[in-house]
Amino acid sequence: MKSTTGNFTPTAGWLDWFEGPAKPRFVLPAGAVDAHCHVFGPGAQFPYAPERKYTPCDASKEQLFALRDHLGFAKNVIVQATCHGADNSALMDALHHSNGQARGVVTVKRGVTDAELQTMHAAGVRGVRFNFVKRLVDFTPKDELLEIAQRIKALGWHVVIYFEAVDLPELWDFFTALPTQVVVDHMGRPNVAHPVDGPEFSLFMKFMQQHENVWSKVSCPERLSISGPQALQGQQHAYQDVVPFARHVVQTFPDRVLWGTDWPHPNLKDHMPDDGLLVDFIPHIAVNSELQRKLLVDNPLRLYWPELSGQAS
Ligand code: 0GY
Repeated sequence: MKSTTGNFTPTAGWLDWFEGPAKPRFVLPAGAVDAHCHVFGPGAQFPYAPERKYTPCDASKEQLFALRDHLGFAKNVIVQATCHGADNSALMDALHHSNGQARGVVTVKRGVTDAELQTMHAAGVRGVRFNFVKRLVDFTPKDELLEIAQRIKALGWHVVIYFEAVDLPELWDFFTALPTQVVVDHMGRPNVAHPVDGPEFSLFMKFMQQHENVWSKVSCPERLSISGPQALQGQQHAYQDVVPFARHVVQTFPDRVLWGTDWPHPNLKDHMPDDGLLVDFIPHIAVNSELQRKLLVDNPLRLYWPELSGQAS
């Protein structure tokens, strides 16, 4: 059951996540990883950040793990969301209770100690997230972020970046100076009303082409789509307008792509996706079993469970 207890006012303008998702028709390959999802609260136990830009609905680790099992995933990568700021307690608690089946991406500030980073590493953290989406965060100086990147590089972690496509030109020099692997959330949020071979998305493709340390999550069709969840005339599936973008990235960079549900889908105001149907979107963007295995198993294991990479899981 959902809970709305905690230190916050009721959700304003954000839909609750979808209960009772369908069983996907697409059968995920064995060992598949949901490489982008969140835990929120519960707020009574893990209060939301005072500086947050939205207040989510509680979405607990138990609910996340139940969804994992229902959809057929083996593992989760839990990503710190801005509503918890740099307090990673809910994420750390989820990692501790995951029986080794979850790894994490945290948000930290310059003041984080080496001992804290070591504790996070032992719990399964393998990355930090830098967020540049202006509606979600206040500005953090680039020198602070670069300093953090240098420190986490020593742990073998990577940097996850979240930004809007229009901001890529301005952020290019900073991104290309990062000394680690760099994972882009949601293909850098292209405007899917623009052509896939237009200047905006071509710049993103060039970013990946020129920098072999850059990976992309081909996630969040529900967030990027303008056509929406209805199957368009003559088409069999939802989010049709996102397909050419995600498919292009998967086919061009098959060894540097990841996929995640983004459960519980913060900040969606028009519709809340059925996570089962989101899984059914995958074969439209990774069109054969080899691409699917790379996207869902090989690539996330290489990044988050390198000790298992190459083994049957
Ligand atoms: C996502 C997307 C969003 C939110 C966050 O950290 C966050 O608050 O990432 C968004 O609003 O686009 O990946 O969860």
